[in-house]
Amino acid sequence: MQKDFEERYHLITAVKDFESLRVAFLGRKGHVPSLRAQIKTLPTAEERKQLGARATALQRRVEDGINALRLELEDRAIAKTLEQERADIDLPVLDQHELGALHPVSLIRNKLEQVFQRLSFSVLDGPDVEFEDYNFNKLNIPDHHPARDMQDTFYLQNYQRLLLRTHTSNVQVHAMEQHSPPLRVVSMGRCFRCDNDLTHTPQFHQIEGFVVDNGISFAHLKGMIDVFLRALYGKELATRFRPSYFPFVEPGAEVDIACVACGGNGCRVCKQTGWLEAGGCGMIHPNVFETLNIDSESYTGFAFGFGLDRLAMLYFGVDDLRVLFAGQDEFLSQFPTHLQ
Ligand code: 2U9
Repeated sequence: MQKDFEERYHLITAVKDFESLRVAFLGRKGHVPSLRAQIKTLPTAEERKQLGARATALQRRVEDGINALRLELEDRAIAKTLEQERADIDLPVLDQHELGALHPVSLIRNKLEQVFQRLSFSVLDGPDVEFEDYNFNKLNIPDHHPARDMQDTFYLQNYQRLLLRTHTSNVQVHAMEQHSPPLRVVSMGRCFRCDNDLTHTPQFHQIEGFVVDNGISFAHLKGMIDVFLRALYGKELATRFRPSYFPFVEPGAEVDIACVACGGNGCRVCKQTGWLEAGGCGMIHPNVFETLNIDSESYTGFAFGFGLDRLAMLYFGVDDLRVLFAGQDEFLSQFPTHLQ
């Protein structure tokens, strides 16, 4: 009987065949009920017990077998439907030109975002339209400071306290007001100054960052500047720090890099000096800490600012700032979609 079931079981290829098999074994006139009907005809209790056990085992085998095969056939039916209805959602591979290109400043911005995130900095954003307080006052730039002169700053008409930010320092100020040390923050974005000549455009891009913690020194600043500039220009890059004044840091320094065109020997690009100005930095001024309610007895910090357009020009060897803003396809289409 069991052998009969096994043979018929392996012949099943469709769910509809189950019913005839189930009726043949489990139906009112099926094998299992007929086995059970014979039990009462047997003379001894032992024989009746054995036949009952065989009937139960056969019933369980048939029920388990039918259920297992039903599930398998349903899975096969689903797999067949999936194969038939398969939709290839992959886009065709685009060649380099079709992939488009990113703007050189965006390429540098994305690369530096990755570098600073790996240095456990938070990358924060902030408004282009900013209150005078956050662009100047809270940065130790008093009212009479020349940076406030109308020829440098775009003030919003009829809103004398609102302006287009002249640096991304406003993001750092908001961050210091909203969070407590230790802090590691960089911000990147558009800035605006009322300049327009061969080396200045009314809109430009900047990266600024700061670290505030216990025991931060100028040595930490120099080390971090080297790390991020060498991530862009190679680990052999030489840097130079020249004392300079900024209202929001003390001491302050301009940061030069060895000329990317001649390696420092002197050429037309670096005007025979071997060095190129890249940005600025310094130890955050105590007045800024005081304004932002950070205890300058417990904490020290450094800050830095670099022009992203400048860094992009040095990286890609672009010698005219204006082409970065001209939007010409023949210039922009030369660039990749990301930097290694
Ligand atoms: C806070 C405190 C200190 C940011 C700094 C510079 C030096 C700097 C210029 C480089 C080229 C602007 O893009 S640029 O024209 N910036 O030289 N920036 S230190 O110092 C800060 C910022 C925020 C609260």
